[in-house]
Amino acid sequence: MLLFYLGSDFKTMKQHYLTCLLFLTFSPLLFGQSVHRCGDHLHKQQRSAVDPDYLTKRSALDEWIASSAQAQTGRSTEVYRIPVVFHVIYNNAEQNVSDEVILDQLAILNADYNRLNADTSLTRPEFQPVAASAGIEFYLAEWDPQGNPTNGITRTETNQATFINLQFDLNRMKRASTGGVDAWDVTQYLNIWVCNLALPIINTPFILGFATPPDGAPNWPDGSAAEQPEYDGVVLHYEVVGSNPNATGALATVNRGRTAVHEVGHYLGLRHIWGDGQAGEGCNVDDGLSDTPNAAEAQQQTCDYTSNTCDEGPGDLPDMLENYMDYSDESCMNIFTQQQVNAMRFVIENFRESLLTSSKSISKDFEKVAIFPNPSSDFIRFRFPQDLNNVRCLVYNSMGQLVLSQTINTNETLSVESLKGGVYFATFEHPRFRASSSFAKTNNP
Ligand SMILES: [Ca+2]
Ligand SMILES: [Ca+2]
Ligand SMILES: [Zn+2]
Repeated sequence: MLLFYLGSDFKTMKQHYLTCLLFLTFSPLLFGQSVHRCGDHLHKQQRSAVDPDYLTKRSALDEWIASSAQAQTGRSTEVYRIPVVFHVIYNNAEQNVSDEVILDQLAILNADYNRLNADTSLTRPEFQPVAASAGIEFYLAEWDPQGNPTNGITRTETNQATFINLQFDLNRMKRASTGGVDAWDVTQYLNIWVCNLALPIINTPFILGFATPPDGAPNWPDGSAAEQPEYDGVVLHYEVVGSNPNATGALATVNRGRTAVHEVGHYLGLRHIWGDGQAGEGCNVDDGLSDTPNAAEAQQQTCDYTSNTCDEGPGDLPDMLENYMDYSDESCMNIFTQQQVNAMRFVIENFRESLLTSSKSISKDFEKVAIFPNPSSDFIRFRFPQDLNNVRCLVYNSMGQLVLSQTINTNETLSVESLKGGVYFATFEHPRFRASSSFAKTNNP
């Protein structure tokens, strides 16, 4: 992150980006030692300059969580399941990462977000009490937005050798019109674009990933969320997807698939634990959470357990380089804290809840549909879990014979006048929904 401390006068993305490019171009050795971990700043400064409420917002998160703590209790133990689509965009075979790599990445996300990672024992004793499982699971989408079955991975060949360019546009991979892939409905899926984020010509990774926090999260400066709703999601450089034990050079410290863990943390509202201070701010800014010790700056791909950059008084703790929201060597990253977990769950409940509804509505399991009135002599209505059109309704009698077949929409009625008195079984089929129910037909008085 050294690149972002070169000056305090970067007011616009263009200046910032250009300075970085120039700096990198003339400092290849330094760049090689400190690859740009996360494009969080780039994205933020792409659209907003200085937010006067920046400091206030950073400390707002604690209050925000505390004030809602009681409201959360009813849902506090539910495992949140988030459907994910990976959009692999490639210009050559190497960039076209395999299904196995994607599945490996998914497994890493699920391990780290549920504290099932193999390296929890590396968390230092002073941090063990605050280490927590987020209770969040990620799964590959089973249905695409058109209702067709999918494996949750799209593959698109592009003529773009890299998506880092001099046009200062970090959303090119998110649009089909610029060589990328349009998002799947961002309210229904976590979109993760996988593409080349290397600098042109010298072909060194410029950013490893970046993500958009939810629109309206009070702990982020204005302008941090996606510029357009359809740009919401996570972008990963293809070489850091999944575990890459043989990675060398600048990628050797980011070889455990934890760039995705970090970026999804931003997507779920988390800030960097050192507080994203600009030059000179150091220990004066933090991430708004009290169980992540404040640090003056990011760890630079290291595991320096002696690092303690901020003295927080009695009970002062060392820098928590184990945290996924730092820039440590991934081999020493292994925890989210309880407050980070609370924050992410609160963000899901308040800003990304539609993802959870999505996980229900696209379930392949049969669900129950309420039929009313029941019994009925003339017509019936249905209560689906959400508004649906073109649901195929098949009605069978007690002998298993199909007696009615009709396509219905939410709130439409189905006439059962033609049926004899008795008990009937109905199935409902829709690309994103399957259900069954039974009802009784009474004869007209
Ligand atoms: Ca903190
Ligand atoms: Ca300290
Ligand atoms: Zn970051």
